[in-house]
Parts: sequence; structure tokens; C-alpha cells
Amino acid sequence: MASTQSQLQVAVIDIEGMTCQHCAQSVQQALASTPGVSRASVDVARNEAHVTFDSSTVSIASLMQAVTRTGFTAVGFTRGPAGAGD
Ligand SMILES: [Cu+2]
Repeated sequence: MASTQSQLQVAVIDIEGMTCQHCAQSVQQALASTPGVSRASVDVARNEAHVTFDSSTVSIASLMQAVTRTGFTAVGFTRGPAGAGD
């Protein structure tokens, strides 16, 4: 609806400390359960999380905090183009 403006954005978050698929899964779940996140996928080989989120609901800083709470370190991010998938 036109009254709620969602601002979908894509961010790639660089994460340190993930060693296996289980690590990736806990990060993925932490991100996916964060309000405002519509899609999250984690690439453990590249130490990256790709997140599609509504920037009017959640900030990249909050996403990085969600990663940190799982015990890994979010070291940085790259903002992707709005609405882009992968
Ligand atoms: Cu692991």
C-alpha cells in the first residue's frame, strides 16, 4: 500500500570468525529473525552475509549488532543497490 513506504535495500556484511556451515546458519537465523529483514543468506567461504532489509525499519548497524550477538564479528559492510537480488 502507498501509505507504508518500505525502503528495501541490500547490504553485504563482512563477518569474521565463521568456520563452518553451522556458524553460517546461526548468523543467517539471527539476521532473518531481525525485524525488517526480508531475506538473509550467508556465504561462509567468503565470510559474507547478504541481507535484504527495509531501511525504514532496521539499520545496517542493527544488522551488524545481530551478527555480533551470535558471537561472530561484523567488521564492515557494503551497501548494495536498492531492490537488487542475488
Ligand atoms: Cu562453525
